[in-house]
Amino acid sequence: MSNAVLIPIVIGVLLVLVGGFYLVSTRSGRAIPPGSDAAPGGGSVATAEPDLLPAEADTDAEAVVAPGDLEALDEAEVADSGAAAPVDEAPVDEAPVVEKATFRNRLARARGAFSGALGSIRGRSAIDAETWDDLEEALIRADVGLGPTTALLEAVRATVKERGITTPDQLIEAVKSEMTTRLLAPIDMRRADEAPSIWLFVGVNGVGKTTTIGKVGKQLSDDGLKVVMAAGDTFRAAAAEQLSTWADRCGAEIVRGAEGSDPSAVIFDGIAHAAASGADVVLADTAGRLHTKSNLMDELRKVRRVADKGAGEVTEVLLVLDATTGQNGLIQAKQFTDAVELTGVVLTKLDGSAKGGIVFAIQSELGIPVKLVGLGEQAEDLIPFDAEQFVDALFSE
Ligand SMILES: Nc1nc2c(ncn2[C@@H]2O[C@H](COP(=O)(O)OP(=O)(O)O)[C@@H](O)[C@H]2O)c(=O)[nH]1
Ligand SMILES: [Mg+2]
Repeated sequence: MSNAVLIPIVIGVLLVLVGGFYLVSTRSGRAIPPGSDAAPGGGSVATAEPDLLPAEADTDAEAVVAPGDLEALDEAEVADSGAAAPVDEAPVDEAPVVEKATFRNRLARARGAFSGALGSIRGRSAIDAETWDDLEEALIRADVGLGPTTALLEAVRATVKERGITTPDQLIEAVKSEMTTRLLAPIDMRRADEAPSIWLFVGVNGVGKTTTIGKVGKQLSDDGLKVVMAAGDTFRAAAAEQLSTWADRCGAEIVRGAEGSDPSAVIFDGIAHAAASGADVVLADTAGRLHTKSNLMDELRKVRRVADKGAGEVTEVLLVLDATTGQNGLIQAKQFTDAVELTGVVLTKLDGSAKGGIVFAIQSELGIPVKLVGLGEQAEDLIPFDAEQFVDALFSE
């Protein structure tokens, strides 16, 4: 056979092989959690990570235990796992395979708020009054807050003087290092000496409480811990369904109550079930509530008191905050911590927020550590907060 015939045949065979491989690799990508409809942050395509969420979630039947029915704990009712459906939107089968979430690759919007100012600061030959104005404006635009911005820049001015800094690049380095030292180092989630560790998730509506519990549950389960989820959002039946979908995904158990039932009873039963079944961690969901509604804040106080009475120990009370709400998050944090004494903040949706500076405001104004951040909607898009990486991402080109 001549080359003129052979070459097209070889190319054809190669195309078929490559096409087939592509189909197989996208199908074996990660499953998308409920509520997601697109790759977050623009979703650049990269290699699949085999140990992440499999396309077929592990649908081990969950034990559903009604509150107050503690005797039934051992023979927990087996739920029809097929019935559990994502609440907000239909599941997406063909998920694009997305790069592993890092501060650098998911903070495009937050960085955008800074980049203009940084460009003009770097473009000047020296540090002048305009430089300081640009810096101040960028920090305030990123929702660092007026007080923290002023304090930060004062410290940087002192450093500039002390070290004789003259170039814009040195100045930016000084700002970065001042910001990093003002943020708390990563703080681990606390586990109880005697199981179960109980983690309560609180916050206003739609901030990502249930999704965060799902992500945390998946990561803990993957680490070999036994997780029980308590569906303390009894306000809407859909909320328990949403949590139940996540529980299926992680092979976690879920304890839920009737719609409108007392959330503290559901959480108490979740703790009791966890203790009886030797679980390590209870992840307790709560209904979204406005920090301004005092009756609902009282309900939260009760949840906390009741959870304290059960087995194990409440080691984390995490306020889930939506990073896109910026400074309003600070007001929420103040009110919630008055009611339930927060141990930390989970800052969600940082992937879509230009207001990344809120991390700074929360830590410096309230002294509450940001422990976890949500950088997307998939289970692995929840990562521990890291001050250095965060600041570095804000200032990267
Ligand atoms: N982009 C992005 N979306 C998130 C993140 N966390 C949660 N969400 C989405 O926010 C929406 C509300 O989440 P949900 O957990 O139901 O909020 P809840 O009312 O506080 O329980 C859902 O569509 C989630 O997928 C995040 O870190 N990034
Ligand atoms: Mg919820």
